[in-house]
Amino acid sequence: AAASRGLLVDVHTHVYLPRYVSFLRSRNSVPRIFTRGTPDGSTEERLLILDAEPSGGRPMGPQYYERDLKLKFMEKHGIDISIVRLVLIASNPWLDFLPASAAHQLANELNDDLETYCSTSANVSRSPLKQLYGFGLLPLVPQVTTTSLLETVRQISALPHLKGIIMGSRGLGKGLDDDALEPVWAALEKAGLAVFLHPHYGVDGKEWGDKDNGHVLPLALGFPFETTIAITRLVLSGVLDRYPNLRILLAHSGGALPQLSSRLASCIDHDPIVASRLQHDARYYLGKLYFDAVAYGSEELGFVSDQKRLGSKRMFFGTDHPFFPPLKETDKWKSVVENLEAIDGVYGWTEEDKAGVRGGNALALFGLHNP
Ligand code: 5CU
Repeated sequence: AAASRGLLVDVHTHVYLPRYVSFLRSRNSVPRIFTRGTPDGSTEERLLILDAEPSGGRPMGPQYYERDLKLKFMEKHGIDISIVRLVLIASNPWLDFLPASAAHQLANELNDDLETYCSTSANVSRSPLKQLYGFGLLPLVPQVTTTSLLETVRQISALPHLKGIIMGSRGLGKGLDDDALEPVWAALEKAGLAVFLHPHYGVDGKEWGDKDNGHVLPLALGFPFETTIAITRLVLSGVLDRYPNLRILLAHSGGALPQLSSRLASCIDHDPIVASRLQHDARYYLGKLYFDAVAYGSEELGFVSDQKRLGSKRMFFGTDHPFFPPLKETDKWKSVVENLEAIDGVYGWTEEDKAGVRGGNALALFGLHNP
């Protein structure tokens, strides 16, 4: 069946490795996992990423860390290959609360753990088609040395199931336009490791208003806005001119960047200092980036792929598992079904385009073989 419909590859899926879960359980300040009582007299684990999070964070369960549950989820939704993002803090593998040496050690241990998680999955997988690959983790914290960062890039490139790295919007604490990141971009480009850019801090739920809307504003808007600013900083600093073969995959379909790229181009044109840093019009850089298809709507996916020089070849199916689980027992997860239906419904995409977004494009980007 997989051969007739093409492969389904999930490029945006999260795991909290057991070592990291234990570490978070041992902490008393955020990020941390704690246990609390429930109204029915039992207990539950909660994951708290930020101090000001609504509702005491989010429920944390085995779906975050048990590989067998990931494989069952894949089976249920017909997913043949997953690119697992190593998730340290609520989907966000940031180590920036640790001192540099501790971050280096933990990043290296977690990269080895992730390689084992992925490489041994065939032993337990019921279907030989299912495969796991991962994005590794750099010790991206203030005070880290370039030597430590480059050593970890080398570690990741030697691990066959790690196909890139995951990065957040803060870089080493000063954003993605920080000059201190130059050797990292160079090393990643040289090693052919992709960068998956994923948000973590969002925008405060109390920004521009006072009413509590739970996680809706930070997740729906704050996350994509954060990605938009982070990648724009990187573009404005000329990184994509200096490292034209660097491959950057943006979470949540690139946030607002596709919608705002012409406005960005116009603002650059009116600022000679910023304009002098770039070799191309801002919209050119949009066509150098890659976008997951975690947008939940056909119109939005069509809009992204219609942007200058983009097309569907730079877009990739993702689930965001284990986030957005169904609120009541269902066969398939609505969030996954919606993303698949969105791909299927894009006006103007051919069947070949859709198959590419569902899987073929990821095989090409990450150099994977069709099992
Ligand atoms: O949309 C997402 O990627 C996420 C995430 O990373 N973390 C989270 O808690 N919810 C949604």
